Amino acid sequence: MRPRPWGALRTLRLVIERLTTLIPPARVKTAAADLAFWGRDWTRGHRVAPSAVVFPETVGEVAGLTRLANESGFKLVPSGGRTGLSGGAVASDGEVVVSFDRMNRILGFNAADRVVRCEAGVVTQALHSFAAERGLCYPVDFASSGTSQIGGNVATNAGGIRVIRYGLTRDWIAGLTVVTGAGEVLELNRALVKNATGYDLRHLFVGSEGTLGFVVEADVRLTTPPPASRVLVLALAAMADALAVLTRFQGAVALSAFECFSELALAKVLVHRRLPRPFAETHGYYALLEFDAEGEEAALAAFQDALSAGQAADGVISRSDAQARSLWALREGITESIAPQTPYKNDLSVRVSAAPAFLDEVDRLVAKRYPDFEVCWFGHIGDGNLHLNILKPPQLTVAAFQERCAAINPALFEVVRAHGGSISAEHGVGLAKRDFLGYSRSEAEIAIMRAVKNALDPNGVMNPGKLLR
Ligand code: 2HG
Ligand code: ZN
Repeated sequence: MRPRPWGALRTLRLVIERLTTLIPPARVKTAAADLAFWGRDWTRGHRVAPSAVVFPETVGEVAGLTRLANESGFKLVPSGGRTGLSGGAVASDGEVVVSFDRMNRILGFNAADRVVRCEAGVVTQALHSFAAERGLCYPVDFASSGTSQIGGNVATNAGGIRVIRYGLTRDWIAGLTVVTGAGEVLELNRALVKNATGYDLRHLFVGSEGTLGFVVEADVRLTTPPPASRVLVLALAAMADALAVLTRFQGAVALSAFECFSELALAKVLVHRRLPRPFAETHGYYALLEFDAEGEEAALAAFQDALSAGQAADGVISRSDAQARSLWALREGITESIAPQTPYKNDLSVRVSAAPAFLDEVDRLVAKRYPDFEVCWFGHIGDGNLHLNILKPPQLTVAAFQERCAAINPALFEVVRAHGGSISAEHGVGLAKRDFLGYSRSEAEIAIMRAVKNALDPNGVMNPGKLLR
Protein backbone atom coordinates (compact mmCIF):
# COMPACT_ATOMS: atom_id res chain seq x y z
CA MET A 1 0.00 0.00 0.00
CA ARG A 2 1.40 3.44 -0.90
CA PRO A 3 1.63 5.79 2.05
CA ARG A 4 -0.83 8.66 2.16
CA PRO A 5 0.42 12.06 1.10
CA TRP A 6 2.02 14.07 3.84
CA GLY A 7 -0.74 16.64 3.79
CA ALA A 8 -3.11 13.98 5.08
CA LEU A 9 -0.96 13.21 8.09
CA ARG A 10 -2.59 15.24 10.77
CA THR A 11 -0.43 14.68 13.76
CA LEU A 12 3.22 14.60 14.65
CA ARG A 13 2.62 11.08 15.96
CA LEU A 14 1.96 9.94 12.41
CA VAL A 15 5.11 11.64 11.14
CA ILE A 16 7.11 9.78 13.72
CA GLU A 17 5.31 6.53 13.00
CA ARG A 18 6.29 6.79 9.39
CA LEU A 19 9.92 7.70 10.17
CA THR A 20 10.23 4.85 12.63
CA THR A 21 9.34 2.34 9.95
CA LEU A 22 12.86 3.11 8.72
CA ILE A 23 14.85 4.38 11.67
CA PRO A 24 14.52 2.78 15.14
CA PRO A 25 12.71 5.11 17.61
CA ALA A 26 15.89 5.54 19.69
CA ARG A 27 17.37 7.38 16.69
CA VAL A 28 14.42 9.72 16.17
CA LYS A 29 14.35 12.74 18.47
CA THR A 30 11.44 15.11 18.99
CA ALA A 31 12.07 16.72 22.38
CA ALA A 32 12.03 20.54 22.19
CA ALA A 33 15.65 20.83 23.35
CA ASP A 34 16.82 18.39 20.67
CA LEU A 35 14.87 20.18 17.94
CA ALA A 36 16.41 23.48 19.03
CA PHE A 37 19.92 21.99 19.15
CA TRP A 38 19.98 20.12 15.85
CA GLY A 39 17.63 22.47 14.01
CA ARG A 40 20.11 25.30 13.57
CA ASP A 41 23.68 26.21 12.73
CA TRP A 42 25.90 28.97 14.12
CA THR A 43 23.70 31.72 12.67
CA ARG A 44 21.20 33.54 14.87
CA GLY A 45 17.92 35.20 14.08
CA HIS A 46 16.25 32.49 11.95
CA ARG A 47 13.13 30.67 13.10
CA VAL A 48 14.05 27.16 14.27
CA ALA A 49 11.14 24.72 13.98
CA PRO A 50 11.90 21.20 12.72
CA SER A 51 9.44 18.38 13.44
CA ALA A 52 12.03 15.69 14.16
CA VAL A 53 15.73 14.89 14.05
CA VAL A 54 16.78 11.50 12.72
CA PHE A 55 20.18 9.82 12.96
CA PRO A 56 20.68 7.35 10.11
CA GLU A 57 23.57 4.90 10.29
CA THR A 58 23.74 3.63 6.71
CA VAL A 59 23.50 4.90 3.14
CA GLY A 60 20.44 2.64 2.76
CA GLU A 61 18.68 4.42 5.61
CA VAL A 62 19.41 7.84 4.08
CA ALA A 63 18.09 6.66 0.70
CA GLY A 64 15.01 5.18 2.39
CA LEU A 65 14.32 8.43 4.24
CA THR A 66 14.64 10.42 1.03
CA ARG A 67 12.24 8.16 -0.83
CA LEU A 68 9.80 8.35 2.08
CA ALA A 69 10.00 12.14 2.01
CA ASN A 70 9.15 12.10 -1.70
CA GLU A 71 6.22 9.76 -1.21
CA SER A 72 4.87 11.48 1.86
CA GLY A 73 5.69 15.08 1.02
CA PHE A 74 7.85 16.06 3.96
CA LYS A 75 11.10 17.99 3.61
CA LEU A 76 14.63 17.16 4.71
CA VAL A 77 17.45 19.31 6.07
CA PRO A 78 20.94 17.72 6.01
CA SER A 79 22.84 18.40 9.19
CA GLY A 80 26.58 18.06 9.87
CA GLY A 81 28.62 19.91 12.49
CA ARG A 82 26.25 22.91 12.05
CA THR A 83 29.14 25.38 12.10
CA GLY A 84 27.75 27.16 9.02
CA LEU A 85 27.30 30.91 9.08
CA SER A 86 24.59 31.37 6.43
CA GLY A 87 21.67 29.40 7.82
CA GLY A 88 22.25 26.51 5.39
CA ALA A 89 21.47 23.92 8.08
CA VAL A 90 18.55 25.73 9.71
CA ALA A 91 15.22 23.88 9.75
CA SER A 92 12.55 26.52 10.11
CA ASP A 93 9.35 24.99 8.82
CA GLY A 94 8.56 21.53 10.13
CA GLU A 95 11.32 19.76 8.19
CA VAL A 96 12.96 16.55 9.33
CA VAL A 97 16.61 17.17 10.18
CA VAL A 98 18.90 14.36 9.00
CA SER A 99 21.97 14.36 11.23
CA PHE A 100 25.16 12.57 10.20
CA ASP A 101 26.46 12.37 13.77
CA ARG A 102 26.19 8.56 13.69
CA MET A 103 27.75 8.16 10.26
CA ASN A 104 31.20 9.17 11.42
CA ARG A 105 33.35 6.21 10.52
CA ILE A 106 36.47 6.21 8.41
CA LEU A 107 35.74 3.31 6.09
CA GLY A 108 39.09 2.66 4.49
CA PHE A 109 42.41 4.01 3.33
CA ASN A 110 44.53 3.09 0.36
CA ALA A 111 48.18 4.13 0.71
CA ALA A 112 48.92 3.81 -3.02
CA ASP A 113 45.97 6.03 -3.94
CA ARG A 114 46.45 8.20 -0.83
CA VAL A 115 42.69 8.29 -0.60
CA VAL A 116 40.65 7.90 2.56
CA ARG A 117 36.99 7.00 2.43
CA CYS A 118 34.93 8.82 5.03
CA GLU A 119 31.32 8.78 6.04
CA ALA A 120 29.81 12.26 5.88
CA GLY A 121 29.83 12.72 9.65
CA VAL A 122 33.61 12.37 10.10
CA VAL A 123 34.81 15.47 11.95
CA THR A 124 37.50 17.44 10.08
CA GLN A 125 39.94 17.16 12.98
CA ALA A 126 39.51 13.37 13.09
CA LEU A 127 40.55 13.30 9.45
CA HIS A 128 43.57 15.49 10.26
CA SER A 129 44.60 13.03 13.00
CA PHE A 130 43.98 9.98 10.79
CA ALA A 131 46.22 11.48 8.09
CA ALA A 132 48.95 12.48 10.57
CA GLU A 133 49.03 8.95 12.04
CA ARG A 134 49.91 7.71 8.55
CA GLY A 135 52.59 10.32 7.96
CA LEU A 136 50.27 12.26 5.66
CA CYS A 137 48.18 15.40 5.78
CA TYR A 138 44.71 16.65 4.95
CA PRO A 139 45.59 20.30 4.38
CA VAL A 140 42.17 21.95 4.42
CA ASP A 141 41.88 23.61 7.81
CA PHE A 142 39.76 26.21 9.58
CA ALA A 143 38.93 27.39 13.07
CA SER A 144 35.85 25.11 13.28
CA SER A 145 37.74 21.90 12.39
CA GLY A 146 37.00 20.40 15.81
CA THR A 147 33.27 20.38 15.08
CA SER A 148 32.69 20.66 11.32
CA GLN A 149 32.03 17.45 9.40
CA ILE A 150 33.28 16.33 5.99
CA GLY A 151 29.76 16.20 4.52
CA GLY A 152 29.14 19.81 5.49
CA ASN A 153 32.57 20.86 4.24
CA VAL A 154 31.73 19.33 0.86
CA ALA A 155 28.25 20.88 0.83
CA THR A 156 29.75 24.34 1.33
CA ASN A 157 33.10 23.78 -0.44
CA ALA A 158 34.75 24.98 2.77
CA GLY A 159 37.94 27.02 2.35
CA GLY A 160 39.77 28.22 5.42
CA ILE A 161 43.23 29.45 6.25
CA ARG A 162 45.58 27.77 3.75
CA VAL A 163 43.66 28.19 0.52
CA ILE A 164 46.51 30.12 -1.12
CA ARG A 165 48.62 26.97 -1.11
CA TYR A 166 46.18 24.07 -0.86
CA GLY A 167 42.94 25.27 -2.37
CA LEU A 168 39.42 24.50 -1.16
CA THR A 169 37.62 21.29 -0.13
CA ARG A 170 36.71 20.72 -3.80
CA ASP A 171 40.38 20.23 -4.65
CA TRP A 172 40.66 17.24 -2.28
CA ILE A 173 37.49 15.36 -3.12
CA ALA A 174 38.38 12.37 -5.28
CA GLY A 175 34.92 10.85 -5.26
CA LEU A 176 31.53 11.12 -3.61
CA THR A 177 28.64 8.84 -2.82
CA VAL A 178 25.45 10.85 -2.81
CA VAL A 179 21.75 10.22 -2.38
CA THR A 180 19.87 12.49 -4.77
CA GLY A 181 16.72 14.30 -3.78
CA ALA A 182 14.84 11.56 -5.66
CA GLY A 183 16.40 8.92 -3.40
CA GLU A 184 18.84 7.47 -5.92
CA VAL A 185 22.34 6.48 -4.76
CA LEU A 186 25.11 7.71 -7.10
CA GLU A 187 28.82 6.84 -6.99
CA LEU A 188 30.52 9.90 -8.43
CA ASN A 189 34.04 9.52 -9.87
CA ARG A 190 35.07 6.49 -7.76
CA ALA A 191 38.30 8.24 -6.68
CA LEU A 192 39.72 8.21 -10.20
CA VAL A 193 42.42 10.72 -11.02
CA LYS A 194 41.48 10.74 -14.69
CA ASN A 195 37.93 10.29 -15.85
CA ALA A 196 37.05 12.12 -19.05
CA THR A 197 33.55 10.74 -19.42
CA GLY A 198 31.43 13.84 -19.52
CA TYR A 199 29.95 16.06 -16.83
CA ASP A 200 31.66 15.64 -13.47
CA LEU A 201 28.61 15.42 -11.22
CA ARG A 202 30.87 15.17 -8.18
CA HIS A 203 31.65 18.85 -8.55
CA LEU A 204 27.97 19.71 -8.84
CA PHE A 205 27.47 18.38 -5.33
CA VAL A 206 30.47 20.27 -3.94
CA GLY A 207 29.02 23.58 -2.77
CA SER A 208 25.40 22.55 -3.45
CA GLU A 209 24.43 23.24 0.19
CA GLY A 210 22.28 20.13 0.52
CA THR A 211 19.84 21.32 -2.11
CA LEU A 212 20.45 18.48 -4.60
CA GLY A 213 20.73 15.55 -2.21
CA PHE A 214 22.85 14.15 0.60
CA VAL A 215 26.60 13.66 0.52
CA VAL A 216 26.84 10.34 2.41
CA GLU A 217 30.44 9.27 1.79
CA ALA A 218 33.51 11.01 0.41
CA ASP A 219 36.83 9.81 -0.96
CA VAL A 220 39.29 12.40 0.28
CA ARG A 221 42.84 12.80 -1.00
CA LEU A 222 45.71 13.15 1.43
CA THR A 223 49.12 14.59 0.72
CA THR A 224 52.67 14.82 2.03
CA PRO A 225 52.81 16.93 5.21
CA PRO A 226 54.01 20.48 4.66
CA PRO A 227 57.58 21.32 5.69
CA ALA A 228 58.21 23.08 9.01
CA SER A 229 56.83 26.59 8.92
CA ARG A 230 57.19 29.98 10.57
CA VAL A 231 54.50 32.49 11.39
CA LEU A 232 55.13 36.19 11.06
CA VAL A 233 52.65 38.81 12.24
CA LEU A 234 53.18 42.23 10.74
CA ALA A 235 51.73 45.56 11.76
CA LEU A 236 50.78 47.18 8.48
CA ALA A 237 51.37 50.86 7.98
CA ALA A 238 48.01 51.00 6.15
CA MET A 239 45.55 48.50 4.71
CA ALA A 240 46.38 49.81 1.25
CA ASP A 241 49.90 48.36 1.76
CA ALA A 242 48.67 44.77 2.24
CA LEU A 243 48.91 44.02 -1.47
CA ALA A 244 52.46 45.32 -1.82
CA VAL A 245 53.45 43.30 1.26
CA LEU A 246 51.79 40.17 -0.17
CA THR A 247 53.58 40.58 -3.49
CA ARG A 248 56.88 41.24 -1.75
CA PHE A 249 56.66 38.08 0.39
CA GLN A 250 55.32 35.95 -2.48
CA GLY A 251 58.48 36.85 -4.35
CA ALA A 252 60.68 35.88 -1.39
CA VAL A 253 59.18 32.76 0.29
CA ALA A 254 56.72 29.90 -0.20
CA LEU A 255 53.63 31.25 1.57
CA SER A 256 50.97 28.92 2.94
CA ALA A 257 48.79 31.62 4.51
CA PHE A 258 48.34 35.36 4.25
CA GLU A 259 45.61 36.54 6.61
CA CYS A 260 44.67 39.95 7.91
CA PHE A 261 42.76 41.48 10.79
CA SER A 262 41.96 44.94 12.04
CA GLU A 263 42.94 46.48 15.38
CA LEU A 264 39.36 46.04 16.61
CA ALA A 265 39.46 42.30 15.77
CA LEU A 266 42.80 41.97 17.60
CA ALA A 267 41.52 43.88 20.62
CA LYS A 268 38.51 41.54 20.91
CA VAL A 269 40.70 38.41 20.84
CA LEU A 270 43.16 39.81 23.37
CA VAL A 271 40.37 40.48 25.84
CA HIS A 272 38.51 37.21 25.16
CA ARG A 273 41.57 34.96 25.40
CA ARG A 274 43.43 37.11 27.92
CA LEU A 275 46.49 37.34 25.68
CA PRO A 276 49.26 39.93 25.73
CA ARG A 277 49.40 42.47 22.93
CA PRO A 278 51.96 41.36 20.27
CA PHE A 279 53.26 44.92 19.72
CA ALA A 280 53.87 47.82 22.09
CA GLU A 281 51.73 50.14 19.96
CA THR A 282 48.39 49.73 18.26
CA HIS A 283 48.16 49.78 14.45
CA GLY A 284 45.20 49.89 12.06
CA TYR A 285 45.66 46.47 10.47
CA TYR A 286 47.83 43.39 10.88
CA ALA A 287 48.85 40.63 8.48
CA LEU A 288 49.64 37.06 9.50
CA LEU A 289 51.95 35.20 7.15
CA GLU A 290 52.86 31.52 7.30
CA PHE A 291 55.76 30.27 5.17
CA ASP A 292 58.21 27.38 4.92
CA ALA A 293 60.89 27.63 7.62
CA GLU A 294 63.68 27.25 5.07
CA GLY A 295 62.63 30.68 3.77
CA GLU A 296 63.14 32.38 7.14
CA GLU A 297 66.18 34.40 6.09
CA ALA A 298 64.53 35.59 2.91
CA ALA A 299 61.40 36.45 4.90
CA LEU A 300 63.39 38.53 7.37
CA ALA A 301 65.04 40.37 4.48
CA ALA A 302 61.60 40.99 2.93
CA PHE A 303 60.45 42.28 6.31
CA GLN A 304 63.37 44.74 6.49
CA ASP A 305 62.55 45.92 2.96
CA ALA A 306 58.88 46.35 3.90
CA LEU A 307 59.95 48.40 6.95
CA SER A 308 62.25 50.58 4.84
CA ALA A 309 59.53 51.07 2.23
CA GLY A 310 57.17 52.18 4.99
CA GLN A 311 54.75 49.31 4.25
CA ALA A 312 55.18 47.57 7.61
CA ALA A 313 55.53 49.24 10.98
CA ASP A 314 56.52 46.28 13.19
CA GLY A 315 56.71 42.51 13.17
CA VAL A 316 56.97 39.40 15.34
CA ILE A 317 58.09 35.96 14.16
CA SER A 318 57.54 32.53 15.75
CA ARG A 319 60.57 30.69 17.14
CA SER A 320 58.74 27.49 18.10
CA ASP A 321 55.56 25.60 17.27
CA ALA A 322 54.01 26.88 20.49
CA GLN A 323 54.74 30.47 19.46
CA ALA A 324 53.35 29.78 16.00
CA ARG A 325 50.14 28.50 17.61
CA SER A 326 49.81 31.55 19.83
CA LEU A 327 50.27 33.87 16.85
CA TRP A 328 47.64 31.89 14.93
CA ALA A 329 45.31 32.28 17.93
CA LEU A 330 45.25 36.03 17.28
CA ARG A 331 43.56 35.29 13.96
CA GLU A 332 41.66 32.09 14.68
CA GLY A 333 40.15 33.35 17.92
CA ILE A 334 38.32 36.27 16.30
CA THR A 335 34.99 34.60 15.48
CA GLU A 336 34.47 33.24 19.00
CA SER A 337 35.58 36.49 20.64
CA ILE A 338 32.99 38.58 18.79
CA ALA A 339 30.20 35.97 19.00
CA PRO A 340 28.75 37.45 22.23
CA GLN A 341 28.05 40.64 20.25
CA THR A 342 25.78 38.73 17.82
CA PRO A 343 27.63 40.00 14.75
CA TYR A 344 25.92 40.67 11.46
CA LYS A 345 28.17 38.81 9.05
CA ASN A 346 29.10 39.31 5.46
CA ASP A 347 31.62 37.02 3.79
CA LEU A 348 32.80 38.80 0.66
CA SER A 349 35.40 38.19 -2.00
CA VAL A 350 37.01 40.11 -4.81
CA ARG A 351 40.14 39.45 -6.80
CA VAL A 352 43.18 39.69 -4.54
CA SER A 353 44.35 42.75 -6.43
CA ALA A 354 41.08 44.55 -5.65
CA ALA A 355 40.91 43.64 -1.95
CA PRO A 356 42.39 46.75 -0.26
CA ALA A 357 40.45 49.23 -2.43
CA PHE A 358 37.28 47.20 -1.96
CA LEU A 359 37.72 47.06 1.83
CA ASP A 360 38.29 50.79 1.91
CA GLU A 361 35.13 51.53 -0.08
CA VAL A 362 32.98 49.20 2.02
CA ASP A 363 34.49 50.52 5.23
CA ARG A 364 33.55 54.08 4.28
CA LEU A 365 30.02 53.00 3.32
CA VAL A 366 29.46 51.15 6.59
CA ALA A 367 31.01 53.91 8.72
CA LYS A 368 28.73 56.47 7.09
CA ARG A 369 25.58 54.41 7.56
CA TYR A 370 26.37 53.04 11.00
CA PRO A 371 28.58 55.50 12.87
CA ASP A 372 27.29 53.98 16.13
CA PHE A 373 28.29 50.35 15.34
CA GLU A 374 31.67 48.65 15.75
CA VAL A 375 32.90 47.26 12.43
CA CYS A 376 35.26 44.31 12.65
CA TRP A 377 37.31 43.31 9.60
CA PHE A 378 39.39 40.21 9.14
CA GLY A 379 39.90 37.50 6.57
CA HIS A 380 41.97 35.66 4.08
CA ILE A 381 43.33 38.59 2.18
CA GLY A 382 45.78 36.36 0.30
CA ASP A 383 42.84 34.85 -1.60
CA GLY A 384 40.66 37.99 -1.73
CA ASN A 385 38.19 36.87 0.97
CA LEU A 386 37.21 39.45 3.58
CA HIS A 387 34.93 38.88 6.57
CA LEU A 388 32.90 41.94 7.54
CA ASN A 389 31.32 41.64 10.98
CA ILE A 390 29.18 44.45 12.32
CA LEU A 391 28.84 44.15 16.09
CA LYS A 392 25.61 44.66 17.98
CA PRO A 393 25.59 47.39 20.63
CA PRO A 394 24.17 46.02 23.91
CA GLN A 395 21.17 48.34 23.95
CA LEU A 396 19.70 47.02 20.66
CA THR A 397 17.65 43.82 20.34
CA VAL A 398 18.99 41.20 17.90
CA ALA A 399 15.97 41.73 15.64
CA ALA A 400 16.29 45.52 15.53
CA PHE A 401 20.04 45.28 14.97
CA GLN A 402 19.72 42.76 12.14
CA GLU A 403 17.04 44.84 10.46
CA ARG A 404 19.29 47.90 10.52
CA CYS A 405 22.28 45.96 9.20
CA ALA A 406 20.29 44.23 6.46
CA ALA A 407 19.21 47.61 5.15
CA ILE A 408 22.70 48.25 3.85
CA ASN A 409 22.94 44.99 1.87
CA PRO A 410 21.74 46.33 -1.50
CA ALA A 411 24.27 49.19 -1.41
CA LEU A 412 27.00 46.89 -0.12
CA PHE A 413 26.37 44.25 -2.75
CA GLU A 414 26.39 46.92 -5.47
CA VAL A 415 29.96 47.66 -4.38
CA VAL A 416 30.71 43.92 -4.52
CA ARG A 417 29.23 43.74 -8.01
CA ALA A 418 31.14 46.84 -9.14
CA HIS A 419 34.38 45.13 -8.07
CA GLY A 420 33.39 41.87 -9.83
CA GLY A 421 33.24 40.09 -6.46
CA SER A 422 31.10 37.50 -4.70
CA ILE A 423 28.51 38.05 -1.96
CA SER A 424 29.54 34.75 -0.37
CA ALA A 425 33.16 33.72 -0.62
CA GLU A 426 33.18 30.59 1.52
CA HIS A 427 30.20 30.54 3.91
CA GLY A 428 27.58 29.66 1.32
CA VAL A 429 24.27 31.28 0.46
CA GLY A 430 21.86 29.36 2.71
CA LEU A 431 19.00 31.51 3.95
CA ALA A 432 21.13 34.53 4.76
CA LYS A 433 22.22 35.46 1.22
CA ARG A 434 19.56 33.73 -0.87
CA ASP A 435 17.67 36.86 -1.79
CA PHE A 436 20.86 38.53 -2.95
CA LEU A 437 22.14 35.79 -5.23
CA GLY A 438 21.45 37.98 -8.26
CA TYR A 439 24.29 40.29 -7.24
CA SER A 440 26.81 37.55 -7.98
CA ARG A 441 25.10 35.21 -10.45
CA SER A 442 23.28 36.17 -13.66
CA GLU A 443 19.61 35.39 -14.32
CA ALA A 444 20.68 32.81 -16.90
CA GLU A 445 22.95 31.10 -14.38
CA ILE A 446 20.21 31.03 -11.73
CA ALA A 447 17.76 29.53 -14.24
CA ILE A 448 20.27 26.76 -15.00
CA MET A 449 20.81 26.18 -11.27
CA ARG A 450 17.03 25.74 -10.90
CA ALA A 451 16.94 23.27 -13.78
CA VAL A 452 19.75 21.25 -12.16
CA LYS A 453 17.88 21.29 -8.85
CA ASN A 454 14.71 20.06 -10.58
CA ALA A 455 16.62 17.23 -12.27
CA LEU A 456 18.09 15.91 -9.01
CA ASP A 457 15.36 16.87 -6.55
CA PRO A 458 12.16 16.93 -8.63
CA ASN A 459 9.81 17.19 -5.64
CA GLY A 460 11.87 19.82 -3.83
CA VAL A 461 12.35 17.76 -0.67
CA MET A 462 15.98 18.78 -0.12
CA ASN A 463 16.85 21.71 2.13
CA PRO A 464 13.95 23.91 1.03
CA GLY A 465 14.47 27.65 0.77
CA LYS A 466 18.26 27.46 0.87
CA LEU A 467 20.31 28.92 -1.97
CA LEU A 468 17.26 29.24 -4.27
CA ARG A 469 13.89 30.56 -3.18
C1 2HG B 1 37.07 32.53 9.55
O1 2HG B 1 37.74 32.84 8.56
C2 2HG B 1 35.71 31.97 9.35
O2 2HG B 1 37.53 32.62 10.69
C3 2HG B 1 34.63 32.73 10.14
O3 2HG B 1 35.38 31.92 8.00
C4 2HG B 1 34.43 34.13 9.68
O4 2HG B 1 33.21 34.70 11.66
C5 2HG B 1 33.42 34.99 10.49
O5 2HG B 1 32.87 35.94 9.93
ZN1 ZN C 1 36.99 32.54 6.71
